[in-house]
Amino acid sequence: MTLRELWDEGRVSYGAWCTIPSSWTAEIAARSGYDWVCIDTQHGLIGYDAMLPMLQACANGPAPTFVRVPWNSPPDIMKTLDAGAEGVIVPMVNSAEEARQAVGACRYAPAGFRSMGPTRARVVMPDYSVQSSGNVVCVVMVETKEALANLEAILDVPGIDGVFIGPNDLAVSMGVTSGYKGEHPDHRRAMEAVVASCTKRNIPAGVMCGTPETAEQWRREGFRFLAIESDTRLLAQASEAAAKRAKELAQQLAKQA
Ligand code: 3PY
Ligand code: MG
Repeated sequence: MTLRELWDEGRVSYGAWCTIPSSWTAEIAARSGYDWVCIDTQHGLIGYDAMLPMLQACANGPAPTFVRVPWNSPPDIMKTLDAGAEGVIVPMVNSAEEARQAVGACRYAPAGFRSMGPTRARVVMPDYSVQSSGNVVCVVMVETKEALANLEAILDVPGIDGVFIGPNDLAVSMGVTSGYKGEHPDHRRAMEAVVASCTKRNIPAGVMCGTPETAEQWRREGFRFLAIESDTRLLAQASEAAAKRAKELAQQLAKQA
């Protein structure tokens, strides 16, 4: 299934988040039962040269792939799409003008201003054409006070396929403590307001969740695409828990002796 097909189905979907620069961990993510994978080249440790084999590895699995680009910069977006990403998540989109820039970088003229040179995209996408650049899924991130203030204008921009909330940046911008559940009431209210506006316009809203339980909380609020947790944190949590448990077991035995 392509990312565009998944998007057009409009169902709730769950995503894996890759931050480790490895085609192997990306392949695991793409084969773990998620509906989509995001290769994070903003805060992940992944550069362009590592992203390419990760896209290739994900293509072996059933889950279509987003790339979170480093910034709302047309060169980053266009080069990522040329490598065959089916969709981009664009950080820090704070105004209608910035949203138009993100969408425009994804589409060829007349809908946008993407430059023509789809090196890998043309090879791996059988129906690739100038017209099919509309199939690229363009998700903009709302994660600042400024973006909250400009939300309706951002949502008015044609070609926005989804809005993804970054709870951490949003909390920093609001001057409140961060928490994926929206532990601070102002933070939670802001996230609820975003999903309510998106739902009214039938624009899917997504969010980084941290745990399946938090994903379920936000699904009930109307969020439709839910990133569960990054590979780094999943590995760190499982690794720390295993080391702790091994030592606890040894201590229990020592006490009994
Ligand atoms: C944020 O929380 O700011 C993100 O970008 C996603 O975790
Ligand atoms: Mg962020």
